[in-house]
Amino acid sequence: MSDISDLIDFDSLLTSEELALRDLVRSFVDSEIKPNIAGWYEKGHFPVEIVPQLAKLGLLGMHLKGYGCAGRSAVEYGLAGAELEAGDSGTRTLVSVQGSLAMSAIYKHGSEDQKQEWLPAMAAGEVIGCFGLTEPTAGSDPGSMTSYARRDGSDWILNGAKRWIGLASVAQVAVIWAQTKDGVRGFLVPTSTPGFTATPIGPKLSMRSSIQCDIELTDVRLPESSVLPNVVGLKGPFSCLNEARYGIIWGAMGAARDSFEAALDYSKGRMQFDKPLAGYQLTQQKLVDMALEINKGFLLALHLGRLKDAGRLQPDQISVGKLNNCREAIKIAREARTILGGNGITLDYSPLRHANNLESVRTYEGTDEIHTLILGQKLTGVPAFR
Ligand code: TGC
Repeated sequence: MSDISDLIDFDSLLTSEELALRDLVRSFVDSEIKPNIAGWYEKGHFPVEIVPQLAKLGLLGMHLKGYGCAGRSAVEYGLAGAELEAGDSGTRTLVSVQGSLAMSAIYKHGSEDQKQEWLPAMAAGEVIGCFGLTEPTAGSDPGSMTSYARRDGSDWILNGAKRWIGLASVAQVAVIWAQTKDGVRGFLVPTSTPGFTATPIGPKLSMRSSIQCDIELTDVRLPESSVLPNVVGLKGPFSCLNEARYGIIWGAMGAARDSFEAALDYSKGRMQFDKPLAGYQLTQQKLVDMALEINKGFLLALHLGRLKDAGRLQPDQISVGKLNNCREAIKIAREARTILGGNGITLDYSPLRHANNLESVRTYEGTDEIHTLILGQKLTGVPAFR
């Protein structure tokens, strides 16, 4: 939350360490992201050059303990995610793909040797990771994936295709999930391995300052040591999606807050019919409705974060946050744009950029529809997926 949008003294719910971390990330976003994001977005530039700074701030794999990671709490991770996404969803996505997905997969399911090999370098930003689950014909239903790994002596041979994989073309290691004769397994694939190619998808109308790729896997030969040994089945990737979905709960509210603040600020200075837009009741109604949802969204995020830190957060509770906060954030970003009038369609103002980004955010890591059905199953006891 920020002083401008906080109607409920939200900050009094945070510790001094949490506030300090939030302020540190906010100041980084104010100095390094906000002045540059319009240009990056216009050019479709993914700012890989900020990775060392994100590492120096301790933001890569920040919720993991040991292996050079910062060992921060879930609430601190969430607060950082909100600040990063107040800059741009692409920046939070970078940290999320690296920490919540690629590093979490190794941390949760990897061998000690795999953790030692990859995690310190990834926390330091020397190695970028990606996470390949979705396929061209398997999005909401990853169980229908067709990528397949077969044995050849003690090696594995991996074939298949992945789509919408963040960071893949700049990554040095890919966590690839594939069917095997025993069920879905995870593989650590150095992206220099012959047969691995990653091609950015574009042009895009959303997340233009981020990279999502098609991956082709053609007879990729991997040693036995590349398989994640500690999990078989979809619970492997789903356990990582839980981490990324949790971060989105906070991140979406960061984008909403920044949109609201842009609209509030503009409304105070923009004169029409001899008074500022902020003086019109219709504008105040919009601003108040936005602020209420932002305050409620942050409270929900904090509650879920406290549950996570207590080890009690359940996957369906993550769906409550992901569904609600993405849905409200996109409404807020669009409503904020209306206050900006025609000027709101330029890159001089953040709301439409945030709204376009949030189209991706509401879609990845489980669409609105998937999270609705997860909660429908929770309420009724009846799965409606198939
Ligand atoms: P289902 O039979 O229900 O479950 C299979 C196994 O997984 C377990 N499980 C979970 N474990 C941990 N956390 C969760 N949230 C879990 N959900 C399920 C489950 O207990 C079971 O374990 P076991 O031991 O019995 O085998 O599987 P299902 O496929 O029928 O589940 C249905 C559904 C809809 C919930 C699931 O398919 C789903 O969540 N679909 C959405 C997938 C999604 O979010 N995809 C986005 C991926 S993003 C991406 O690939 C790109 S990364 C982002 C980037 O790079 O930018």
